[in-house]
Amino acid sequence: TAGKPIKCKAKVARAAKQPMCDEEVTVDPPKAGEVRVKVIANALCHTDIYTLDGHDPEGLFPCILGHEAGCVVESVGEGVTSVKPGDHVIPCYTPQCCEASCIFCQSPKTNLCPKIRSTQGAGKMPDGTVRFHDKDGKPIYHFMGCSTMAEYTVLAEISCAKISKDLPLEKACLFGCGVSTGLGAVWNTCKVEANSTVAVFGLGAVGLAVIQGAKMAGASRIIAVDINPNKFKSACDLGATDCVDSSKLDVPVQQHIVSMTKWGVDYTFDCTGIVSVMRAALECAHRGWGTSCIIGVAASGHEISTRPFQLVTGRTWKGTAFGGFKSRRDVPKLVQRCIEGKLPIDHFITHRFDGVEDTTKAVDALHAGACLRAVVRY
Ligand code: NAD
Ligand code: AHE
Ligand code: ZN
Repeated sequence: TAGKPIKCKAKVARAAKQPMCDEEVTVDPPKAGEVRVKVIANALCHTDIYTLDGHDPEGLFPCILGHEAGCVVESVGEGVTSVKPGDHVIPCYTPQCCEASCIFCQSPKTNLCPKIRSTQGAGKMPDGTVRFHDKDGKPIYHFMGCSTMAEYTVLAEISCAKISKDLPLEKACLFGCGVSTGLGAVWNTCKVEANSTVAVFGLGAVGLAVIQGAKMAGASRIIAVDINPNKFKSACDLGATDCVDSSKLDVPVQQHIVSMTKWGVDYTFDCTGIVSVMRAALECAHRGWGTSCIIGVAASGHEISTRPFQLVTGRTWKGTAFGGFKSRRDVPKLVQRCIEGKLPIDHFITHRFDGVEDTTKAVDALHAGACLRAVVRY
């Protein structure tokens, strides 16, 4: 198949707020610096649904969504040296070019390599063209540099994290987004210390990974907040010490958490994408030193606000993309820790499906609220 277009099945998002369509698409061979991969397993992240539902200001249609996946390299374009056919890779929407001239890759302070960000946001490959076409030959946009809701996709080489073959791709796919993001928000972005207190808003895979990461970091108290009480059991299993159903309170949730703790908690995390929740998370951070980290992705046009007094009195507001992990360097290490039994992740997989068509069932499961991650084998 190398060097030739491949025809395969894909879910095509034709328009916002419309169900995705099952289509046969053509996936062109990888150009220089690109890698064509066979997608083995795709896990659904809330961000895919956010874009499908029309909330993403960068959303382009028609496109192929999906950015949390495990893949095998099918062929490589000219000049590609870091992966070869048969290698297992995790597509990474935060790439890592590693170039000496990239001040972001060279800095230990960030993972936000900007090398291909503008074309990625425009739904194109780095050369400004697309590799996907529909049966009429019309172009289909890429998404987040990944587009993993297809049997084959094309990635930039700098977006490929090469991982061990010892972890099945049905599990390893989780390190492509939500689980890594939650763990990294705790370990890298906030550097939560032992004996810290933590509050987590939103107990999807991202929020539960925050709890798992906080427990591993030695947090002494972990307050789990959601409006769906079905999420509390998993939260407690992973280390939450208190659960709060914020829909049942007669005072604002920030006031409730401050009253539980006297001065608030050392670290808070928004894992909902709701701007009023982001405000609550900031405002229950500890007077004098509390840090609140925004992980959730807010809908187009939504903005955060608070009284500046909240910052004057010592709180810090920050955010994270992919948990601050430098993708190609760090994803293989996370996979290795999982293989060694030091980082269990099986509890995130609540649903399993087979075939590209059934990606829709994963969407329904995440919408229904009983799902953490639905992994679809392609
Ligand atoms: P999810 O839909 O599985 O989980 C969201 C949770 O929030 C659900 O349990 C829901 O019941 C809960 N929730 C809804 N309203 C709430 C409220 N008012 N108060 C408290 N909880 C509430 O989503 P996910 O896949 O875990 O993703 C979480 C968020 O993180 C999304 O916004 C997603 O787009 C974003 N995200 C960001 C990054 C990043 O790099 N920054 C990475 C992955 C995901
Ligand atoms: N397109 C949106 C922004 C979406 C966003 O913030 N994405 C996160 C990853 S979410 C993964 O599930 C991210 O990494 N952002 C950094 C970046 O460069 O996109 C918008 O608002 O335009
Ligand atoms: Zn995601």
